[in-house]
Amino acid sequence: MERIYLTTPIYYINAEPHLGHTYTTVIADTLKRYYQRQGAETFLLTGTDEHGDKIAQVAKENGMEPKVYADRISAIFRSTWDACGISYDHFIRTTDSYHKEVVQGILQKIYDAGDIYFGEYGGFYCFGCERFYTEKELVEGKCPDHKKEPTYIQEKNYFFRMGKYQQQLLSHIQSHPDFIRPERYRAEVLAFLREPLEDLCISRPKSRLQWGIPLPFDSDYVTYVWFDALINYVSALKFRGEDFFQTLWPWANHLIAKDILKPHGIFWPTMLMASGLPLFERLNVHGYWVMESGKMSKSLGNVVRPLEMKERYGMDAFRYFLLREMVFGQDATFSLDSFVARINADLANNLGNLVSRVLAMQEKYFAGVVQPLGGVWAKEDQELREVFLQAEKDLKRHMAEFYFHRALEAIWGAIDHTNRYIVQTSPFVLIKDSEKRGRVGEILHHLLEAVRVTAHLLSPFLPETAHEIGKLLGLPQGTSSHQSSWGKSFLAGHKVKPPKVLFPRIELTAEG
Ligand code: ME8
Repeated sequence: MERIYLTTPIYYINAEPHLGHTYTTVIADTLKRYYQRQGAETFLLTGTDEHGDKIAQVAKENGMEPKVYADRISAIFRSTWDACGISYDHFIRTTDSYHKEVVQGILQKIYDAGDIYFGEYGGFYCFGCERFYTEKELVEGKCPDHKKEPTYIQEKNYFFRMGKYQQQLLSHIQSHPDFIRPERYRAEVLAFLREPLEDLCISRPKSRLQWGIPLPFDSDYVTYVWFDALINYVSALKFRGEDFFQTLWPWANHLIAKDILKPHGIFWPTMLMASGLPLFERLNVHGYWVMESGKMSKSLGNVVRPLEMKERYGMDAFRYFLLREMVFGQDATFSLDSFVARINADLANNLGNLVSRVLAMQEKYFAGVVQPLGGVWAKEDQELREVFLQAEKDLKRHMAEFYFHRALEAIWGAIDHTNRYIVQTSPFVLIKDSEKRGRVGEILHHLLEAVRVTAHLLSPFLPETAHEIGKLLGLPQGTSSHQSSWGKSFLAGHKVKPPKVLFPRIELTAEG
């Protein structure tokens, strides 16, 4: 893999960043760091989706002009990702002028090619979803999402001949098994495509809605919000020039949750086909985070906010939980109890204790000075190194599938082995025998290598921790060195730092 272009959804600005947004953004960041470490050229895009009825309404409720409101909330998203250490390369806003130009260019192109036509349409419109529903899709006459009766609207609008591309999309999905993954979401899109695909209404009359990008061929209309939003993935690259777009676009990997599968799995590829652009490489779909206490909502007071989590427990602890707890593609439950249990067990105990024990022994027995390794390694030393080699191989395999939880399990398998190695070799017993001092030095040298490689493997997932461990080991680029250099990375006389608590145990108070 030489390149990867990762995208998160551009988030609506009618809510502030929460657990769900953070999850998608954190996995995008983890993937970027992971591929970057492999030497790939990477680009990570996130941003905000600012047009449409919903935003116009919320802005009005807050007594603000839509753009003023958009500026405010978009800035909150951006500063949140900055504070969380998300390594995005570009933050797009659909109100940015270069984006509007690209949207209008694409609309004009499709219109000129005859794939956009003007027609009359009557249908049940849900303002919450900003879309028309067919009678069949309604549940007891109500929108299945908002449980509200939709409004019947009859109006003239522009339509995109989406149905024309149904067969082409079907063949693409069938001949590219990885185009949409995991499999269950691919199957879901294929199921949609078993029914005839209707044309897509892509405009809203300005008499009803003004907050959108005007159609280039009819100024009485603005673009439907999804048609505008999806194009962000293209306009963000075009902003840096056509060459940049050409280089990265074929490597586009979209990350979304299952809620927006249809626009990404059906609208978007057919829009690309109609505009003569190549398709993205892959659509990667994850499940939903649900709260143990029910749906996350302001009224229930159970919204998990990334900055609060970071301040209380540290960003790496939050990242660890998100990545370890959810199986990519399936839903996962969030509760503070399970969060605390995981952090205490995996981070405070297994990882934190390992690093402290090793550094404490190095400090106590050798004043922090790394001791030489003998020419012949003991069986358990060889085995320790091999366990890490295997963990790296497993990690690579799991990352290719986006199985972050398994990738972390692989690292923790090696950490557990290292803790067992300490028990097995018992340097704390050997040190009492002055003739065994040389062997203790070797054991600790291997343990320092294990800690170094752990930090290296952890760096895409827990970047701050990896950096912190690198500093304790006193290696200038502690986490970037590879394990092929096991036994060669610490020069004789090198001094490591005394231990430090990386993850304090969390004790929950009554308030959490
Ligand atoms: O749909 N669990 O924006 P949005 C997991 N603007 N992920 C969640 C989640 C949850 N409970 N809640 C939100 C939009 N997400 C459009 C997108 S893209 C061209 C336009 C995450 O603010 C997840 O990534 O409603 C989901 O797909 C996205 O936020 C929806 O964000």
